Amino acid sequence: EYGITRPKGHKVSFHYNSTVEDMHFGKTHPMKPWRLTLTKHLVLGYGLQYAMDTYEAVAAGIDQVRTFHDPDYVEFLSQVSPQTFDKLCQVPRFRNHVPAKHEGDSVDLGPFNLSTSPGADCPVFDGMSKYLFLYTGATLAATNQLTTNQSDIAINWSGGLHHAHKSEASGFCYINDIVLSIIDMLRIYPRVLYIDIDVHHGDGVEEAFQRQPRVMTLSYHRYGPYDDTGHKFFPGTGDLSDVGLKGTVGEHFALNVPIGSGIDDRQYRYLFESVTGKAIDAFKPSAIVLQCGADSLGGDRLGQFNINIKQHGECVNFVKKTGLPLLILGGGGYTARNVARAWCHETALATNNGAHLSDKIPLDLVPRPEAFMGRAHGDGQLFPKFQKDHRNECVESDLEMKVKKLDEELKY
Ligand code: V1S
Ligand code: CA
Ligand code: ZN
Repeated sequence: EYGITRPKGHKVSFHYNSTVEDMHFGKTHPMKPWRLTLTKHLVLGYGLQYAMDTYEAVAAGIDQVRTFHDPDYVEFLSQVSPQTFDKLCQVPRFRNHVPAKHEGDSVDLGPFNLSTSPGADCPVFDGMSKYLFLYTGATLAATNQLTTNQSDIAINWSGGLHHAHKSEASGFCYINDIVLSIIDMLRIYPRVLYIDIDVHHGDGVEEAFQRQPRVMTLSYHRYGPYDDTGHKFFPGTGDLSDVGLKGTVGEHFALNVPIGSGIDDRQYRYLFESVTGKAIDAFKPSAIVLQCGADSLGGDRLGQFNINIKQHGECVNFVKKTGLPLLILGGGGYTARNVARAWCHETALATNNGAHLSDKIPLDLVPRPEAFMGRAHGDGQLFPKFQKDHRNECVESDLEMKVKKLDEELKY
């Protein structure tokens, strides 16, 4: 009825474990795994499971996570819960990892930037250990599908947690599943291109490969002063001049596209297609990892862009057209109903030869139709038009200057 077919010679796998949906970061915390429940409802409602292979993810192993992360950090993550946190904090080798207190810190931070205080970016919550190793397991299974030539495109919407560092959680991210995936890919592929359309800078991935010429990282993100108090938009890195670690062979293999608030579809498309196209031509990747954080959509609770769902999806289409092995991951996204819309649409783009789904959500086949109904929730449409709720600070000449600068950088 919705035109779902399995395209010949084009295999897509979808990796997921519903256990991640039960997690609660805390009452006021913006990260809501419920968005993954809504995504699943739409994917199944549109019948996309018939157009791809679906796999139930299993937890990653401790040794797999250690290929990037510090062994003490991995051990802490594998044992931590609200019940064990205080006791683990007393262990001397974990105590060494407590970050220094900064002026203005609103919450008490424990080892590895983790905290049980309400309002922390990286809280310790019930079931956390299970959650972390499951989203990572899903990304690693998806990666394995690609590296063993069993899929052309593999998807894990519960992954894409780009801020996690070697021995520190950051910005709602604990295990950097992206870095682990790219490390696996490098065993097979000569060069991997990482593209990040989350509204935040993909700092953890960039940092991990800053000395590595076989990985090019390319992040599009909001950058600049955040509010009247002059606070920078999180994480505050990713300037245009940041191109990888100077003086190492990794220099010139990181690209950053800092963007002002309120960018619209046309401007974003210009930036994305110009820079990504030039990066692909120059770097000639053998595989691509695309982090599809949906907080770059208009109407996001944390984001500041005015991008619509179709343009977000156009980024996936553009990358898909290269025909290279492609890992598609989630990331941020804080207005749950729109995250679900975007990721369902992008699942369809990956599976369905780029055909668009009907704008009318099959509400009779969706368990929580009210999440998508009513004026405030997008009137049952898959592609509601978002209000332009952020003043557009982006000026054409400035966007052109950025494209030109990045083009010059790619000539090295
Ligand atoms: N923006 C933002 C924001 N909001 C919060 C937050 C709000 C309520 C809570 F109960 C807990 C946290 N934290 C932030 C940001 C982190 C954004 C992470 C984005 C992650 C991703 O989408 O890229 C990938 C999944 N943190 C900050 O701005 C840091 C602080 C500077 C302010 C907030 N406090 C809690 C810590 C310090
Ligand atoms: Ca980004
Ligand atoms: Zn984000």
